[in-house]
Amino acid sequence: MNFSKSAFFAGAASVAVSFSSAFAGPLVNQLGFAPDAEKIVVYPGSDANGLEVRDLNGKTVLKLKAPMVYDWEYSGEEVQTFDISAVKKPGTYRLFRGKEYVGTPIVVGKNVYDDLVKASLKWFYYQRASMPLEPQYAGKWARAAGHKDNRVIVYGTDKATGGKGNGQVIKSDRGWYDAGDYGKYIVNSGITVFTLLEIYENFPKYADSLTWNIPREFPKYPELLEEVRYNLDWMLTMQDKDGGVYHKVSTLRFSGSVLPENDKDARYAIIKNVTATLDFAAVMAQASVVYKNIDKAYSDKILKAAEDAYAWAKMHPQQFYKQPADVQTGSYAPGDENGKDEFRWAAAELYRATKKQYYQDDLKQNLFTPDGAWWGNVNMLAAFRVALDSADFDKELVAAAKKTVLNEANNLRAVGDTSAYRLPAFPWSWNWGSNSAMANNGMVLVHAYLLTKDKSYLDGAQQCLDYLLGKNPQDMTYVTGFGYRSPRNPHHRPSESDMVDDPVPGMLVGGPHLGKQDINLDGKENWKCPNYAAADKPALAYIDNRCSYATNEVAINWNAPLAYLAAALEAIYNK
Ligand code: 9MR
Repeated sequence: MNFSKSAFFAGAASVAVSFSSAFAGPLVNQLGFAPDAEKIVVYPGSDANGLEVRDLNGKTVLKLKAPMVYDWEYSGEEVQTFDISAVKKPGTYRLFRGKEYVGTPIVVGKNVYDDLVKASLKWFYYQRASMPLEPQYAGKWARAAGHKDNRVIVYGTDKATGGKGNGQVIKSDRGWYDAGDYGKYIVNSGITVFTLLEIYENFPKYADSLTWNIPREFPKYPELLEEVRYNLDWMLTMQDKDGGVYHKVSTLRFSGSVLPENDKDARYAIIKNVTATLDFAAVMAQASVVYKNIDKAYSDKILKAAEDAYAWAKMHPQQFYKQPADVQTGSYAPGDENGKDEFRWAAAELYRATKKQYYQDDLKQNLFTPDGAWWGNVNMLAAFRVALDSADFDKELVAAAKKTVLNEANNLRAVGDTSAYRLPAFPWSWNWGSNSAMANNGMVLVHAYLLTKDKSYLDGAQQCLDYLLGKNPQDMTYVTGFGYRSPRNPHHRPSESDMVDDPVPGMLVGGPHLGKQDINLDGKENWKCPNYAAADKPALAYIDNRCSYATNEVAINWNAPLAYLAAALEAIYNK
């Protein structure tokens, strides 16, 4: 079955005359806009009628002529794109095409993303291992503790820890489950923690003002730092005495669709390696700066952990993670047999935290490259750090970092400002976790705005958030519990097995792409999905079904940039 938008709405074209698309309704950010934000409405089809925006008293506040028709290569649609940014007065508006009401009320106002920011951050609490989620915090998603992780078996490669089951056991409790599965992975925790701390670093006043009802273990911390500490504490348990850091804690195979408390298989701390160790070093160094003023002892402790990790990585630069044959959980490794970006990022964070010339010298040997941020390439995170903390670094490094961020942001704007859907996406954005690529692109644009105060970068960031919240061919928000249509069946074991109808709220699903890893292509694997990617258009290749771990799973490294992007727009527009 094809779950693309046109299949959903075939035959429902009772609205304006449309020549090329079965569905002719406006595609727009379903949560609304800040008064000064750019506001784009995408309309599939090619219709001679213009668009009218009316307030709830029926008064027309804006009238636009029908614009040119553009093709969007990623969905194969013809669309018309309307800019209604001139509507700035707070209120609720309705859209009319050829005098006909076409649905999708649009809210303009302050704080339209506030609930989304809180829910996307609260989701990290729902992902906590080793503790029960109590009803006073978790409501109907309350559940028992899963994975105490107080007896995790070391699965190593060196003499001391060779192979699995040699008897060495560690405690590796706390932390967040990575995604729809119950693994805890250092590489992915790295970029996630960075992104969440970046909210705090870039928008401290806004971050300090946020609360979302989680248990308080460290009442003097802001809630964001309380939540992040829960994962930092787990990460610390993953460091071996020699400074090296294990890749992940997981079972050997993925569990079935059960609640955390019912996944009883043995858990392993699997293989120290250079990328995990450097990602650990980078975020511990970053966190040591962020936590310094509120908890000096903790800050000192994690900075030492960061330095020990970096020293280990320098001694083992070629020790990459290789997934053992008997391990089937996430590998977070293929495509990343290159530690340069991790070295760059760790050296940048460690220099800022310690001011030891040694780290800056390393960074100078290994300059920035212009790559978008994701778990397999953290170069951009190093560039963010050096560009924004310019007082700490040598001038030529700062210039190179700024150039890296701004070049990438300019590439994104060039595409975003001219594409039919007003989305800064490249062909390579359409991969597993495509929605996070859009969110991470938004993060680059926000950083470019912070560096230049040029509002067009903020408009580019808005384009990314709009896509995730409804300005897409599926006419849905990709965030559970938000908007008038959102994923109902995410690949998320707790939501699948908790007997609660609504999925846990605030989760960004991975999004469309043509990888087809979860499709039953040869008709043999009947636990896999029907062919939802028949159209061969990446933006349509999505299914809201729990079978789809490739398009409908959730993950911490996808929620974090969503939270960052929504928080950035809130903090900037409402300051
Ligand atoms: O986000 C990861 C994506 O980039 C990879 O292509 C994919 C396959 O290796 O794995 C994704 O990460 C998954 C991880 O391996 C295990 N937990 C769930 C993650 C999200 O699907």
